[in-house]
Amino acid sequence: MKPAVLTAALTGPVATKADNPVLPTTPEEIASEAASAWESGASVVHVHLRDDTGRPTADLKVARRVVALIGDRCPALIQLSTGVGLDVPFSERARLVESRPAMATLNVCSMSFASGEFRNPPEEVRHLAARMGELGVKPELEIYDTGHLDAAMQLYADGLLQDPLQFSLVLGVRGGMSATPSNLAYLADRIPDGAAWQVIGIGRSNLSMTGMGLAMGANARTGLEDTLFVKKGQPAAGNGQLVRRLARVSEALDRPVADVEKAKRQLGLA
Ligand code: KMH
Ligand code: ZN
Repeated sequence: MKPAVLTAALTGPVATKADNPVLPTTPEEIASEAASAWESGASVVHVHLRDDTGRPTADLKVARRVVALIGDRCPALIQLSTGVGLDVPFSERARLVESRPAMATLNVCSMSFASGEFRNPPEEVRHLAARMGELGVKPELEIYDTGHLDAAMQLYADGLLQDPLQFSLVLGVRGGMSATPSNLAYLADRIPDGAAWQVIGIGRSNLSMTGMGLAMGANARTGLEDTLFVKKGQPAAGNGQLVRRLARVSEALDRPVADVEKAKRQLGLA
């Protein structure tokens, strides 16, 4: 069976240490959680940055520091979030790719996002896609709803994205698709041939959605950005614990966990 690329979304933009004290926010804490996630089976780390006060930031200096610290601690592939946080303007978010991570997210559509608004204006998305192509930063296309896949395919048709495409199907954000098997099956059927894809399940759907994705042959993501709990009432002890659980599910489904070299090949980064 095809090896599974596991990604750890280490911290996200929303939660605070008050929600779960193990949530990493400083560059050193983020690097330490990246190392723990890699040791547990993650070949990719999805990284949001926080400033000194713990708020989401798109500061390039912080990005370069975090990327360097993670590189010192482990060989995991780094995927920077250009989603950053709901209050950060798109133009600031887009600048993060100038630090040339191996990968970065590309959010292709605007949407309601829980109680906030996630602004991804079409023209700015096109510019960012083009710039990522110039810099050789692989876009991970974030699909929160069915029309987002069509918007991504339009970018591809317009020559702004290169093969192999890489999709994340995100289920369970209020404002996007709810986390149901039929929503996952519907979108999975529409993933173009040859594309890499992973499943992200938010909150209580984290384990079930990622488990279904692995059973369908997809890659999968977990981590404190996606869920702060291992089960109802039991806070996660760290990203490593969540990744170890996902690795066990993957291996039980006869999907060996991809190491960094295998992940690079599968994601077209070699
Ligand atoms: N920042 C959130 C609104 C990404 O990482 O690119 C969405 C997000 C996506 O986290
Ligand atoms: Zn994110």
